[in-house]
Amino acid sequence: MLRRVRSPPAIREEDIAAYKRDGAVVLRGVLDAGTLALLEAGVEAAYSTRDHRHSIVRTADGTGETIVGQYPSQSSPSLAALVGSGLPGEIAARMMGTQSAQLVLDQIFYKSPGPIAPTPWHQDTPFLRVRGEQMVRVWLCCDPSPADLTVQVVRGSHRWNVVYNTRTMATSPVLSERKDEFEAAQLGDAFLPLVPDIAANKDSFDIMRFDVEPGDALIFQGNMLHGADGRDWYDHARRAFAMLWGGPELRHHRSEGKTFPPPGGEPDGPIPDGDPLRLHPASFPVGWSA
Ligand SMILES: O=C(O)CCC(=O)C(=O)O
Repeated sequence: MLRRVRSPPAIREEDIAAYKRDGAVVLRGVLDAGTLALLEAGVEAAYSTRDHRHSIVRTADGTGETIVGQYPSQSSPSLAALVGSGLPGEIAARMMGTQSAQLVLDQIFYKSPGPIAPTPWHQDTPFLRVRGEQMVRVWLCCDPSPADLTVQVVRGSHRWNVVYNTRTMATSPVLSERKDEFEAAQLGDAFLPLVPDIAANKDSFDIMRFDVEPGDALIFQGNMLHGADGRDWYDHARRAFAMLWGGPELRHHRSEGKTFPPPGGEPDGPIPDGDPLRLHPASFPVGWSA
């Protein structure tokens, strides 16, 4: 099979140092035109062929529309090609300092023009089947994304050594059409501490904000607290595709409640708690290895 020859992503040592220190960094212009075309085509395809794994989120007053879709790379050939190109996996591995990266989760966050609903502050970890340090979010946007609408992160929260609850102390600024279903189901581990109300106490947190352009990659460590502001009106869509990549030593964790299943399922039977991801490439597909 002919494989496209790809140049390694242009990542500077200072980018890696910033990622380690702050937990987040923007890599400017790391996507070439071909990858950007895959991104946009894939996000649009995932938006128009929504399946049972998507949910619609609106502002508290019922306006605005965010489509959150899970595992869109499983239905969109363009996103599958982007994930399979090795580029996002290599970026993640370079950040983690590992020899490989495995896919844990991919999602679209499609905010239509008009009123823009915020993304409530949360941590991804309690929704996941993994625990540890070796996990990286690679967040790519199809549209210029000003800092208030881009994912914002609490600087250094990757080093707090705390896994929060899926629930928060804040009153939710959004409404999900599947709210009743989500509230009825126990998500993650109920005993974990609630996420602090960051939106109401912004001065108490060191919040990092980034203007991000198509072609850039916003990278943040998987344990970071993050969210995004809304706006009364925005003339453009804010379309993003985010992957979560794990390193070989990330550990499997089964919560008492519902979590995102491994992208490849569990074809060899239930994965034991604490197993490193490297033992389960069928469940967590390898997206890049050195
Ligand atoms: O794009 C957004 O607003 C939310 C993204 C997010 O929560 C994530 O990438 O984990």
